[in-house]
Amino acid sequence: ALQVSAFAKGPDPTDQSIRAQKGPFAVQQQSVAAQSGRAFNRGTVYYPTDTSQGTYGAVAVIPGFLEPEFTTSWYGPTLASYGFVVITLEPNSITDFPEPRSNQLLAAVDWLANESPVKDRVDPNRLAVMGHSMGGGGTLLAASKNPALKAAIPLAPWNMSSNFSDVTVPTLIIGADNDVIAPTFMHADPFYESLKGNQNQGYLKLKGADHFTTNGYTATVTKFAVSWLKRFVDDDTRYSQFLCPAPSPDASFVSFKVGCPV
Ligand code: 9J3
Repeated sequence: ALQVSAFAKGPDPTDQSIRAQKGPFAVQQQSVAAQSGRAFNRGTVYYPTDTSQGTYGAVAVIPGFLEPEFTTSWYGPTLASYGFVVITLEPNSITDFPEPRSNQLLAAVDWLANESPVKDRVDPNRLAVMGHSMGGGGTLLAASKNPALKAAIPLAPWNMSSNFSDVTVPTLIIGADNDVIAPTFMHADPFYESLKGNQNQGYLKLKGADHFTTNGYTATVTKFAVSWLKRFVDDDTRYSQFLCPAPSPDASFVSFKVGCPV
């Protein structure tokens, strides 16, 4: 088949295949202990075992206020199984606000690419960040601080300031229609309004979903998150079909907005 990108990996995707909790790559995991002098706390690395297809993009994931690592750990094995090296993080403090979480995300992807035991599997030029709630605010702040990131995915994001108009990193906000902790009208909606003038920004609003829906596997979150990471971290345009034209709402989401083409 025609190779769309030097980084494209895995079989041609279908709308069904990218909803699965496990993608085509076998995955191993390794605990990462806290180390003094390091800007982030402990975590877990999940990585594809296959070393025959070149390097992978890398993703760091951080949870929200009062949430330990395990609350968002499902992203590790799932995203790694689609072909990414992933670190899920325990925040330095569970009471950290978004700003320190942004620094932990940036330090973690830098460590994955340059110092980690899996650094040889990671392309240092293809890094991405994700996070839940205050970790989603941290995700947006990290994208603002480091425009060289290839993708950002804030999950039910919460932040004091709503102006992210300086973010040029391709960012997919995932909000929840019944979120009373980070209500979309105060957080995800204005965040997207501030982003959408820039290229390659998206906003998925889940249906019948609360603040914690993105903390567990769902087919819809998997489909959109995998598509976003594949498209922008791997430059794999085989996934553009799942983003543009913007899919119509179904039982699982009330809206998906994106600046096409992507
Ligand atoms: O990270 C989060 O879940 C944010 C929730 C929240 O409302 O924090 C207010 C202190």
